[in-house]
Amino acid sequence: MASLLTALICASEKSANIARACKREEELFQLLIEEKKGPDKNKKFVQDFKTLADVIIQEVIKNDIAEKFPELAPHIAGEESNKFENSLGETIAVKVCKTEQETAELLGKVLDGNLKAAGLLAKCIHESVHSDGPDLQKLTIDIPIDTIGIWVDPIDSTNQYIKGQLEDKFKDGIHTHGLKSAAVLIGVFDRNSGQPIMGVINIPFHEVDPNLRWRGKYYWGISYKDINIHSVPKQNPAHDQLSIVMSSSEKESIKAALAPFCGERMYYACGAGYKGLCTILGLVDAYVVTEDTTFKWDTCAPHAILKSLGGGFVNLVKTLSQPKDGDRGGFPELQYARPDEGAKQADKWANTGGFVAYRSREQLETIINALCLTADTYL
Ligand code: 2IP
Ligand code: CA
Ligand code: CA
Repeated sequence: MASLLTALICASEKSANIARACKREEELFQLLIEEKKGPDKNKKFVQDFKTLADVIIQEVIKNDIAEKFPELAPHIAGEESNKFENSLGETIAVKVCKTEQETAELLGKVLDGNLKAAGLLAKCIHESVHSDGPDLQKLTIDIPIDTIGIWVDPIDSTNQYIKGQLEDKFKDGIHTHGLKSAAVLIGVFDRNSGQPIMGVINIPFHEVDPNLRWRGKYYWGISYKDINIHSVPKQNPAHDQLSIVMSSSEKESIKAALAPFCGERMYYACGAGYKGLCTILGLVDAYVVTEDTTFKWDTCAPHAILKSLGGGFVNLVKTLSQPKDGDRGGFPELQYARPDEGAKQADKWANTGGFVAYRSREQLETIINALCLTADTYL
């Protein structure tokens, strides 16, 4: 399975290159945004932007993985549709063509004849990317390729990607907003069990190098049968007090229920993938969501990595609906192969019922017990 992980890492690195290239050319970037309409629109934002970068990146990830694993092609899905409308009202299916020239021509149509921009993007798309990461050849896990599916979020935290800058102010290593919360998320799941098994999170805007150019960073994890391996750096011993990260838009009743346990260690940040990463890195103990605003492509990659560290993502409403007395038994982990029961057609792949991403079972129980007291406000 080293070859699949290498393919995911390389695809995420190329995606990060494209994300950085689009952001570098401010003028060009303005050309690339188009308002999301109709059923594609995330209900959370009044204005949600589908960027051409988003669509291109998803197609690049699909193309590059399918080139190495053709049988996976029908099982790679993501947030974006590849249809893009230019200012002439023409709908164009964005795809990676055989040659750089052909891709540039196709993108030129989407970009209303802006051949310079199209050429720049095509160059990034056709560049070959190598991973100089850990010695992946030592990975000898055998995961049958015909049992897996892949969820892709080409750019998570799009709003911050579009508007965000480098945020100098942050508390305890957590950035509330800004470019650092943008992430490329690629998660692999088992099509039979629905469980996440492999994930890559790539942060394209991790730091600025001495030449004032953005440099990224990626993390990966595999949790398959009894094998759990990851690239997450060793963490400091746990803090005494529980810490939680949430969206600032989380309900006041939830914030109030958890505040007594966290005190100063309650954090707010943008980006579902970024908040998952804060939990993976041990910057917080947990990430809590009570709304139906995240999707399978937001959580599959962070879930796989957190699982490889001994944690997980449990469905909040299902957990709270279990009998309160005695042993709660197994907590219902999020699954990725089927739409959640109760999800509306338009939000078919939403994580309906919210979730808690946790590092340890003990901390998860503390959070669930605290939320039980306010459960009537959202059950
Ligand atoms: C969004 C993005 C948002 C998040 C929302 C996701 O995905 O991660 O930041 O909201 O749930 O669906 P919040 O930041 O309040 O947690 P995208 O940017 O891909 O639309
Ligand atoms: Ca997302
Ligand atoms: Ca996205």
